[in-house]
Amino acid sequence: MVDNLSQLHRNYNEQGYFVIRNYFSASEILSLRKVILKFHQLWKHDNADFYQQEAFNSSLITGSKYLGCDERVMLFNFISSKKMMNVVESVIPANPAFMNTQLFFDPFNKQQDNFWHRDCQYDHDVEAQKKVIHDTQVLHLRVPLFDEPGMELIPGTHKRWDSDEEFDVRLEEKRRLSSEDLSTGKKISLAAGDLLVFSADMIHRGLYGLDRLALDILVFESAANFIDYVDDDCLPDLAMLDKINDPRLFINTIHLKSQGCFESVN
Ligand SMILES: O=C(O)CCC(=O)C(=O)O
Repeated sequence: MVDNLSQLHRNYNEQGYFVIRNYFSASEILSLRKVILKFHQLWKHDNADFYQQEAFNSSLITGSKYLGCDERVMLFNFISSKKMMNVVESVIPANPAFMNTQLFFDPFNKQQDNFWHRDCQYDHDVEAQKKVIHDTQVLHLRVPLFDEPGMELIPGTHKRWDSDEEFDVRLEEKRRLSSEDLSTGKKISLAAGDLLVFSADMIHRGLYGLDRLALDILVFESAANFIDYVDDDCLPDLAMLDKINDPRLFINTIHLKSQGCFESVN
């Protein structure tokens, strides 16, 4: 496993992603599906207009709005399981911290197109994006709950800037659209049980179809300044921490949060 993990780390460094096929057992996926489907039904009901008009994902799955204590503990234990931690620590060895979860599904409106992006483009202007892709690390761990068309990624763009074509399409310059095909894209189809790990800041887009439902877990390196992205309600409370076999991922986030409070008080 250690050799495999260092190979995965090499793949991540070079390409910005890796896939582990059949990583989760059918029973692991079955228990996850049960809890996630409950969240999804309640979320859709509560957000009916948004869902029908434009949504393609929800977030805050580990929060207290739709799931009970035991269901949240089950999710926390899955997110910080040995299988997950081995993979997370192969890419971020020092103090990885939990950020959030997102659930990706097909848009209700079948005409809605997918779109190329880097996650950092929603927070930073172009000059800052050029810097951010070299400086910080946010990982997406995608767990497809059913077989799905997967993701299209542009290998290497976690470390390099866009070509002219990639730039124009991603940012819809020169009358290009962010849903246009790019010759550098690599499609990665996924089956239930697979795990896809990719850099949030590489150029990527989701591939819609097959009524997909994929749980994405977001993790960041503690040294990077992402603590403001974490919603307190999505973290385990003290009683839950006691029921999590290896709570380090959450404890790192909780420590960063308390440092933030301390700094703002002083
Ligand atoms: O699956 C999708 O629709 C998009 C996924 C994505 O952009 C992401 O995980 O950051």
